[in-house]
Amino acid sequence: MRSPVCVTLLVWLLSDAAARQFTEEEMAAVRQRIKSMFYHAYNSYLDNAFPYDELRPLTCDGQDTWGSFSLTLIDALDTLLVLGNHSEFQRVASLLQDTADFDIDVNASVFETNIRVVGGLLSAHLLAGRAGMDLEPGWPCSGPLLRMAEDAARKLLPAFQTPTGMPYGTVNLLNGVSPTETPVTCTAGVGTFILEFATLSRLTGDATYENAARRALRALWKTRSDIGLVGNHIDILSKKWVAQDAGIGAGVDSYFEYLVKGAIMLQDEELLSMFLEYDRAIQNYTRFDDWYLWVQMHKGTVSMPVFQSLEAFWPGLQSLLGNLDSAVRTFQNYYSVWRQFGGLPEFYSIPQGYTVDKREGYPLRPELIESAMYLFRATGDHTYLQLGLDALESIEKITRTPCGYASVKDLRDHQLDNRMESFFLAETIKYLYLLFDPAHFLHGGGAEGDGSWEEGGEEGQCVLGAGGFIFNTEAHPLDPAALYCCSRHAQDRRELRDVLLSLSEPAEKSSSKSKPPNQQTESPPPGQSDSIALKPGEKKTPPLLSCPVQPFSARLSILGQVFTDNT
Ligand code: DMJ
Repeated sequence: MRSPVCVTLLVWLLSDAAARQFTEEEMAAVRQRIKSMFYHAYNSYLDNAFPYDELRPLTCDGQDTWGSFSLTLIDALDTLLVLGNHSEFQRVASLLQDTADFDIDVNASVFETNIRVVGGLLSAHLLAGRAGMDLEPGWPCSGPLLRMAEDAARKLLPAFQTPTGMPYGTVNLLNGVSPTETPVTCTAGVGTFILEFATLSRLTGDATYENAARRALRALWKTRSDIGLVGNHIDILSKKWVAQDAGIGAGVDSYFEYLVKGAIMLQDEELLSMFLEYDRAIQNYTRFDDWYLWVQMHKGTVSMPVFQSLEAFWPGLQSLLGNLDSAVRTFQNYYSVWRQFGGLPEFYSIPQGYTVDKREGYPLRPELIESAMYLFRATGDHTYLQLGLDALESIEKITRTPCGYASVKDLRDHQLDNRMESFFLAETIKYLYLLFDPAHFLHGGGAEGDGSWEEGGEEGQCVLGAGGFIFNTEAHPLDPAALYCCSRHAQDRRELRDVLLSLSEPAEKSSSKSKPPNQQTESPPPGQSDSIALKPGEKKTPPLLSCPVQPFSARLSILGQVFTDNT
């Protein structure tokens, strides 16, 4: 067992290491190295694995894993733009429009398809203007990549057609949910849809997606225990908790992430208050010395004194909420584990200070680097750059193969696994690059991003990117301004339609426009009406969009605060 004195000394030494300052030239040189890493992996995928989902970096071939989507290409698309490669972004976006097909007889994970495929396509759609793609009239409220994202999401909807509204974990993209499908879904698999689904709804005007995500969130909320915690797996039909471990890691993580980011992106107090109530219970029952343990969801007793690498997103999330002190201390704990092994093992026993049996791997996950990016943005402390450089060096040294980068099977002896998950290019490399590029437009508020591509502003049109960007859990950036502008677009069209109807209809008819009770559907989100998305081949000229220049206090989240009112 590691002594507390050693831990304290190590943490102190690590804080002291923050003294090293990186110059702009050094950061630029690191950015170049990150680009080379990206192209080594990306070209290896294209040369050896495409059109399969993933590259197998030891055997230099490909395999389908989460579907049959050419997943790595979809997941990596927006990273191309982040690295400034507009021509390849355009080529791949066009290629995917010609080749992607979601009408396939494949059993796909509802969660993974949403965060990687729907999220990746939405993000590419929203960034298409910056990438210099030809935009159809009506963009960003319509466009081919948006239609593809909607096609993929539509295939997931049957999973949500349950008595509780909580989705099944798997759906067949062609045939819907199998009659033999298990009703047991992990918590994150129920609560990780609001970012993508609300984006789809607000861009297209079709409320179905956001309503489905909200219904699932509200149902899940009602199942929390008397002490305010949720477990790990739930039976979505009976609402019984099947796995009762409560924590912030595997199976749960992105549920909490989406409550916070959904609150920021949609300016939604309901989501924020849900998170804040959970957070009180999490701090009360699971936090010990700035580590977060697993506890029994009804009793609060410790069930697993373990840190999981997936939990390393938490300091970044805390920084979005302004809880910087706590975020920094937790990050230091996690960074000490990275230094011990040159990567984060999937599970780390806190009392033993060592890896857990059969969970010694590091599958190239992004979470610690993601938190470093948020914390560097919030504090300017170069300790986080040092972590970034350490991560880069370890990944290069331990995981690089002639044909890409390989997951680490065991961090104790650096044995490798024949797998490079698509999140390596979607998230790990992207967050690493953004960490070393503090002026990047995706950080929001920078002068550079604001100048390069926008739709006016002088006369009150849309100013895209004005509110900063929210990353989905697969690091796909979403633009809250686009959601707002398209919602306004839909609202303008509805108002215009109402005016025209009131002019053309006899008085008594126009006063009863509401649907008869048996046709009432769940009310659409604010600013939504009938679909305004273009059907393939249809062309429309949009009205001028009217959005304030900086409508979102989301930009304040960059400074570590979330505001739910207009202060
Ligand atoms: C990614 O697919 C997402 O970040 C998800 O939320 C968790 N797992 C991987 C990365 O570790």
